[in-house]
Amino acid sequence: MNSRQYIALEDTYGAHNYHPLDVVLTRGEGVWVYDVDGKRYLDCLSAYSALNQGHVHPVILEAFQAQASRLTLTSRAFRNDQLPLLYKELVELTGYEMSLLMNSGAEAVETAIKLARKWAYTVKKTPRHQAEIITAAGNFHGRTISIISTSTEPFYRDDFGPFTPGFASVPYGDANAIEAAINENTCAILVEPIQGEGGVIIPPDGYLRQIRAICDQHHILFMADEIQTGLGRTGKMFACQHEEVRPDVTIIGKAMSGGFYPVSAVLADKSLLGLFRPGEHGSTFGGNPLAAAVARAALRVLVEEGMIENAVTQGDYFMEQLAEIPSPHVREVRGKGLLIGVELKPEAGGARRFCEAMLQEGILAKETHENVIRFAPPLIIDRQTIDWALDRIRDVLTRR
Ligand code: IF1
Repeated sequence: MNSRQYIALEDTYGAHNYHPLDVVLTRGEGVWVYDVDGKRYLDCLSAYSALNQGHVHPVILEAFQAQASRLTLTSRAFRNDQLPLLYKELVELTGYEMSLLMNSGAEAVETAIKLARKWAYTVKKTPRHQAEIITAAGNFHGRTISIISTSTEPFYRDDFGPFTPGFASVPYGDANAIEAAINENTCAILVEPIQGEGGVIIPPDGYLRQIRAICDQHHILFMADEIQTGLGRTGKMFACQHEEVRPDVTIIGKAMSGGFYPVSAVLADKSLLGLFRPGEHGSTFGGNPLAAAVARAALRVLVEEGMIENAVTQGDYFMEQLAEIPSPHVREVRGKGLLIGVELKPEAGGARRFCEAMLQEGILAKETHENVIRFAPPLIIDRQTIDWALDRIRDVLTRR
């Protein structure tokens, strides 16, 4: 079958909850992917940062295959010999005393919400079912009903109410607005250190530090959604580390498995994660041995192969070169590490047409929020490949 036939099948029999670029991929290796017609592309999306380690990383593949042939799932009715090792390695890697394993990012966010409420009722003594969590406008934390209840994006929520109560919304990047929104039932603040889907929105310097101070002062939990920004993407293990801030709860997912498998986690100290009692929370697949083995390998290569440092070096270079492109369409280039957004002027006609043009040139990138092209290649990308991409990006941004 060729691309056209695959696309026709998908559009006929699959729900239309996506509008993908019309490229049908069949193979990936490192920063490169190949379509069914044999054409090669540079992946500048990395599955929204799930592929920080690149496609089919050989070390993760080996761990995956070895574990898949041994034991894949026990359920948490029984213990397995991989999860304890992952727990221990997460402590060493992240500095949090405990973790709770889930599968998708949305599930980990839901878990954090439950944890904050549990803490409110058992520790802070908030009247039962009155707890409130402050979230930011423009956020993206996932697609469940409770999570979209925090969304300010009409498209994500308008046809899907009624919504879950217990959330307040404040503008992103404004710490004073958070302080003003706090009331006696506020138990937590949930934010992304950089808003990815929001259009690679970087808050003002000091924002995360201010949140930390506000949370300490008002006895409120700081919960960071690092599902997209964490695990090296922005040039630090966690984006909050750019401001030397340690949230009470950090939520990770995506690159935790290097793209092999859905694995997510909530990281926190024992004073918080120790609050869950047997039966209060769980998941059939969460913490299964295959997920744990894959995550162990994915986290190991991220650190041992210097991917986080590479995100700094290559990210700085990529961003600086993008900013120098003399394009009439570009309004701003911004980012941290290898999470880069190129915001186009409103009159440029939207980012989608540029992404389609780049596709023709062999570069996969995805628009976000109409006018932003996001560049987020795997963290293993080298300078030569960035130069290759820049030649093509320059062409697309200046000739059209
Ligand atoms: C899709 C967006 C990115 C996330 C943050 C939680 C989650 C995500 C900060 C939920 C997930 C994904 C979802 C994916 C596309 C992608 C996305 F465009 F939709 F917003 F990355 F920017 N927190 N983001 O970015 O994690 O449950 O999906 O594992 O197609 O919806 P999940």
